[in-house]
Amino acid sequence: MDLDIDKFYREGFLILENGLTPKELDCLRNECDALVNHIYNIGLDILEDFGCVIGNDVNPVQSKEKYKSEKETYRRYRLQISDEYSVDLILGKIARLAGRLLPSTRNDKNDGGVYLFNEQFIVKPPRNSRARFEWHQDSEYMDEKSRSVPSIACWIALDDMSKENGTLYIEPYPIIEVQAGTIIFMSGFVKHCSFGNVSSCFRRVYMPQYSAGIVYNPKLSLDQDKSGKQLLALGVPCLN
Ligand SMILES: O=C(O)CCC(=O)C(=O)O
Ligand SMILES: [Fe+2]
Repeated sequence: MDLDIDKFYREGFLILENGLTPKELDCLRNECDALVNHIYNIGLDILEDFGCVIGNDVNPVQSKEKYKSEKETYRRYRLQISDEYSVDLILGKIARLAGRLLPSTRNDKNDGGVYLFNEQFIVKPPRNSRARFEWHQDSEYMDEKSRSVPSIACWIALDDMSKENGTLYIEPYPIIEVQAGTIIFMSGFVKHCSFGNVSSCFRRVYMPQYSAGIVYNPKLSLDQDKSGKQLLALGVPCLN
């Protein structure tokens, strides 16, 4: 796939139309809908209880922590709720695209790998003007040390995006209306926001994030990788 890497470095983001095949799009939509149904079935609310962000912790399938750092364990865990198209997409195709945009200079923060570092569905329920994200940079949510590991977000539209259903705004562009299947790659430093969804349909996005090294949690947590350090979210090596 053609990727304008220089443009990504100049602007901090890159739009790739038709990044997903119809089959891949279908798989991610089904997975998203299953998680949304699960949330409503257990009596919770997407906006009030999750702030529209559905992460791995919402997965109804129990798993050992090892899935966070071992590729095969992650794959097996994922296959319980997804089919292989989405797993291959996450650990293969998207990871390879992200890898081409991550910096190639190796140092103590960049070991030359591509790690699935986080993943979430971002779902805005219909007729909900409060389902919005204020202007921010994704790196704002990370401490200085975690931020120093190069990472990239892959914002994937699962529905056609419009002003009405709460699409993404990226500084300095006023509005980005894209078709379902489009991937927007964003550096952690690009400013973006989105408004509510006043349409009559759900607005669904899948957003995996990849890093060039493992991102550790500076605070105490139970999620430990083999070295005994704590992961911030995930650290699944993709390309080996
Ligand atoms: O999908 C959106 O509306 C934006 C979500 C976002 O920026 C985030 O989760 O960091
Ligand atoms: Fe964001």
